[in-house]
Amino acid sequence: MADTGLPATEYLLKDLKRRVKDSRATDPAAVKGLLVEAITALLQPLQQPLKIGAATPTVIMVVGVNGAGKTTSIGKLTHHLANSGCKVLLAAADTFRAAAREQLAAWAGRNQVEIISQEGGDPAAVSYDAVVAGKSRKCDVVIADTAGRLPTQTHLMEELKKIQRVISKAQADAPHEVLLVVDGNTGQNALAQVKAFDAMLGLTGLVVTKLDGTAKGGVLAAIARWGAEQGRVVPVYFIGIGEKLEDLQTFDAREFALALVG
Ligand SMILES: Nc1nc2c(ncn2[C@@H]2O[C@H](COP(=O)(O)OP(=O)(O)OP(=O)(O)O)[C@@H](O)[C@H]2O)c(=O)[nH]1
Ligand SMILES: [Mg+2]
Repeated sequence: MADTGLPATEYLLKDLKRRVKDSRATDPAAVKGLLVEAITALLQPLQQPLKIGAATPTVIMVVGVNGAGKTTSIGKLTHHLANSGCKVLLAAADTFRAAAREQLAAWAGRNQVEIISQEGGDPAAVSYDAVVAGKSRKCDVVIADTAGRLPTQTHLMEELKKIQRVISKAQADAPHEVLLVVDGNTGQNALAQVKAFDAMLGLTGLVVTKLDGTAKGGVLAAIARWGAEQGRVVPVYFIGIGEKLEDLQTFDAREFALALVG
C-alpha cells in the first residue's frame, strides 16, 4: 500500500520472516514492531546530515522534474541554514519560466537573504556569477535553483551538466552538493528519477517533498535497496511536510518507518 515496489517488498518480507523466526514472535503487534525494525534498518543508511562548512562557500545545486518542489524546498532550506547561522546566497538559475525568478526572489525576501538573478540570463552564467559573488561576499552557502525537466529531455539534461561544469570554473571543487528534489507522491517513478539524474550529474543527496499529504513515500525503501545494491547510497537530507518556511525536517529512518507502518 505504501508503494515500496516489488524488490524492496520481497527484501523486507524475507527480512521480516527471519526476524519473526529469531524472536519467535506470534503476537501481531510484535510482528508489526519487527516490521518497523526491518524498515528502519533498510532506511538507516539514507539518514545522513547535510554538511556545511568544508568549503566556503558550500555550493548546492538543486535539480528535479517540473513541480517537484525545488524552489519551495530552497526557500525552506535557506530558513533552516540561516537559523543555524549560515550566510546564504540564492542563484536564480531557473531562467526558463518568467515567474521563476520572482518566486525565488519572494523566498529570498522572506528569509532576508540576497539573490543573484539576471533578466533573460543563461542559467550557467547566473550560477557562475552567484558563486563568484558568494566567494567575494564571504557567504557560507550558495544555492542554485534550476528549471524543472524530465530526465528524458536530453538537451535539458545537458544544460544541467553545463551548469555543473561552469560552477566548477568559478570554484574548483564546486558544486559540493547536487540535490535531487522528488515529490513523495511520485511512487516508483521517483526511483527512475534518482537513477537518471544520478547517472547524469552524480547526486549527493535527496529532498523528498509533499509528505504532509496522503503520500507515504514508500519508494524510499526502493531507493535504499538500489543504494545497497550498488554500494553507494544517495542520502535523504530532508523531507518536505508543507508549504511554509518551517515545513522541512531532517530525515529520521525510524520515525519514517513508524509512519509508514502506521
Ligand atoms: N503540501 C506540500 N506542498 C509542497 C511541498 N513542497 C512544495 N510544495 C508545493 O508544490 C508546488 C510546486 O512547488 P515548486 O517549489 O514551485 O516546485 P519546483 O520544483 O520549483 O517547480 P518548477 O520550478 O516549475 O519545476 C507548489 O504549489 C508548492 O507550494 C510540500 O512539502 N508539501
Ligand atoms: Mg521552481
